[in-house]
Amino acid sequence: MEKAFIKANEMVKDAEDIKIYSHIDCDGITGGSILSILLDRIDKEHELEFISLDKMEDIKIDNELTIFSDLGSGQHLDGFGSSLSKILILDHHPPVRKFNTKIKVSNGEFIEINPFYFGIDGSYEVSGGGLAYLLARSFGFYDLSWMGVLSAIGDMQDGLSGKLTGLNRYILEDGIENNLVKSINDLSIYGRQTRPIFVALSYFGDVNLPITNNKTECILMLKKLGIPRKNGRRQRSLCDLTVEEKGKIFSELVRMLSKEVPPKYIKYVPKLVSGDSYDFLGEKKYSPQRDATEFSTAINACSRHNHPEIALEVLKGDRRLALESMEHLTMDHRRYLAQKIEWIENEDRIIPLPNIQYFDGNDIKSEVIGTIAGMILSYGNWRKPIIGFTNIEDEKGIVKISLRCSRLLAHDGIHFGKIIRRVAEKVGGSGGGHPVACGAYIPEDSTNKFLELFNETLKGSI
Ligand SMILES: [Mn+2]
Repeated sequence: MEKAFIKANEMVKDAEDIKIYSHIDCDGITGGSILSILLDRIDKEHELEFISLDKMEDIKIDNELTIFSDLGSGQHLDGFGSSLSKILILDHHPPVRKFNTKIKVSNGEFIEINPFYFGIDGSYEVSGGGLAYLLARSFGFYDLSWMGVLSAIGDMQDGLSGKLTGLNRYILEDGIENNLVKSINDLSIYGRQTRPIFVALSYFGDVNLPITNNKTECILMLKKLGIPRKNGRRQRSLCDLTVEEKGKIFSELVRMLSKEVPPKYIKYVPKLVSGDSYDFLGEKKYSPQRDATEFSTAINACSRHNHPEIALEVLKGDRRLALESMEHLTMDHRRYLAQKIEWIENEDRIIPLPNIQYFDGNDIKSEVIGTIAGMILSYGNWRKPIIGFTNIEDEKGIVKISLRCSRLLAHDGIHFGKIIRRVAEKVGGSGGGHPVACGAYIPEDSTNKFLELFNETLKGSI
């Protein structure tokens, strides 16, 4: 892999006119930003475009060098005509080509760097942005390592183990050595920098606890544990708590969870409650950019509302106008989610089947149906996965499906990404993803069949 990066480094050095296509999600946007900073620094003309996978077919290759970032490996790319452009693919998704095979129609130089070619698992050990960083690293730009960490977190590569492993760890170490990242074993509760602790606790949703969606219970819990909620007039966030205070919350959560979950799950309980978190030391305390997970949410808010360029500017260093726009988008995003969740709740739209539960998302934007499924899980039954579906704008007849579930089910060995792929294919669609967060596209008229089949498939395993 190191050799491949040396070749890629030369390819980039030799080119004067470069086009980057990067995936329009947190990982892809961060990876694209890393590449753009790299090319700025070595004085290369370049253009950067963020695209979704379904737009890959429409790409025209007419630059001297085309770089694909966080995409390209999963596509055959045979429709490009006989292009003379050199092609560099930096992707961590399972590759469709064998190692060292060129795409069929390219006449120019071709390099594809994919961790799977080197025995590295692209789902957990390195992200698309991580690969972009490794290229920047070959030019000596270690200061971009924090962005490699952000990409991995945005891609949920720490998903099951609760920490970064493999090549991600190596990238993290660059960040730590250069004083850009601090790795902290912490409570795994979202909103470490920006949410008051009692609010953050109320979003605990892997298992429904008395504190879930109940801020009053959270305040009482903190009182009982003797943990002050405020520091003077300021609400304290998780990042303000002492190690002892966090320890008390940890024990209390473990106690509550152990009462709630069936015995076979008890051994996984500590993993639900703690994990590694990453602080970006160059960012202001109490800002969403300070915490890797919160930063990735803000980037997702930009991409889901079709403004990846705002996240790009922030990632490239703009902490004024672009940051302000990002904050606005994050607020709009949050408001939109809250509205839709209230609607699902008030209308009792979650329908239970024996092994799954589902809701018809109706007019929910397809870009956020997964986010909403994840949030609404805490209003349903955590023992079953929740499936949401909605129509896709400008693609008639196709429905987007998203599934989310408690991490406990994945710890128990169920991989919903694999299951959803199989079931989607049976009804003439396609799908895939992570064990606890995945999705599919299927023909609209097969939605009921899909739900039935899915429910059938899980018989005996939930
Ligand atoms: Mn990715």
